[in-house]
Amino acid sequence: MSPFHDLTRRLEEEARRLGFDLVRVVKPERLAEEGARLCEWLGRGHVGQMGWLARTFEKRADPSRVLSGVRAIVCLAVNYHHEDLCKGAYRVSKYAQGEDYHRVLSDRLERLTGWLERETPGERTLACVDTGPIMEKAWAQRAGLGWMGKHTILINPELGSWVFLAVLLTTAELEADGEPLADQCRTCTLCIEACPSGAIVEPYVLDARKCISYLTIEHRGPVAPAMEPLMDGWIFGCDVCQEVCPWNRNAPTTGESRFLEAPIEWSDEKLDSLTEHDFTQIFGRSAVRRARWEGFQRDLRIARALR
Ligand code: B12
Ligand code: SF4
Ligand code: SF4
Repeated sequence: MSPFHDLTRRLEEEARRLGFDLVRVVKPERLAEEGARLCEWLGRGHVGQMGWLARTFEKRADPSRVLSGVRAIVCLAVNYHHEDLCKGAYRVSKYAQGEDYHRVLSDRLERLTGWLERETPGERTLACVDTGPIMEKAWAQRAGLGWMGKHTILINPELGSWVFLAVLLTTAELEADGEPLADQCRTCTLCIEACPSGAIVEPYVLDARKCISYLTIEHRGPVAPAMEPLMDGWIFGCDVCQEVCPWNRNAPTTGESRFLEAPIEWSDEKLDSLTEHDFTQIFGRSAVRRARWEGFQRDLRIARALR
């Protein structure tokens, strides 16, 4: 048993107490294979307008460029699965129907970071959720929180894929207790067949430019006319590949009530009468503000035309 076993066990207990459903520690190193795949993905243009992914490539491939002296990576996941709060023809992905997960997870991460800093004076700890230059799925996969499905989302055998990921990078020494899990997609191709816009161009490879999630959240400017009819009513994000995945059939419901606190009644009437002022007021604490008013309006218009 390593001398860091006790600290690691207590850290993981604290993480669970704070509401993280999954937690495991891995040793940091350069992500040789995953970095090479990211490089190829960028080279094929699948990244679309997300230039920030390419600009931070070196950091994404090497966590020591994000936190010098990093000695452990704590991989975390939180279940957000819940019944659809969207009632009408406009569709919003589950992850964005309640309060913004960045806020919910950041609150928990801040407390976990504080705990670790108190336990390891002099060491440095950095928390990331989504926006940091870290390949969260690659680390979570290495830690055994799940495997990467063919739709390119991490699947946990008990929770399914409705989980948010986060990491702590720390210079403190911890015991690595994560082990990768076997890929359990096997011969299934349901997500690839169900994707309305053909965005999963090969198993495990997503062309973001064709992905409705990208088009509704990240893409700025008009959507290519050929893509518009394929957007299937989605106005923010898309859940189709997760909805059809057999590993999500028995997904348990989240224990976090903030994911169920809708900022607006998700009905067609409410969305049809939204003004720019309402958008700013209503989505201040919601992930939806990422689309900006221009993007949201564009997505409503496309979905309305398909109704
Ligand atoms: C950019 C980004 C997007 C982009 C690109 C998505 C993507 N698949 O990469 C867009 C805007 C499309 C997007 C959409 C969504 N996203 Co997003 N996104 C990110 C972000 C910021 C970076 C991901 C990244 O590095 N992508 C670049 C590509 C190259 O990376 P990759 O998928 O890991 O690539 C691997 C595979 O291609 C694989 N591979 C390639 N070939 C082969 C071959 C074999 C045989 C194998 C095994 C593997 C393999 O190797 C690559 C390297 O490991 C992360 C947060 C983070 N910091 O990590 C969140 C993140 C991945 N997103 C998340 C979510 C929830 C979503 C959505 C579900 C939201 C929604 N409902 O609309 C969708 C899902 C769409 C989909 N099918 O993936 C979660 C996923 C949680 C989970 N359980 O995995 C994350 C982790 C955010 C978080 N903190 O929780 N997202
Ligand atoms: S999120 Fe939607 S568009 Fe993107 S890969 Fe999944 S099903 Fe296809
Ligand atoms: S639908 Fe099938 S292939 Fe796609 S991620 Fe789920 S198990 Fe894997």
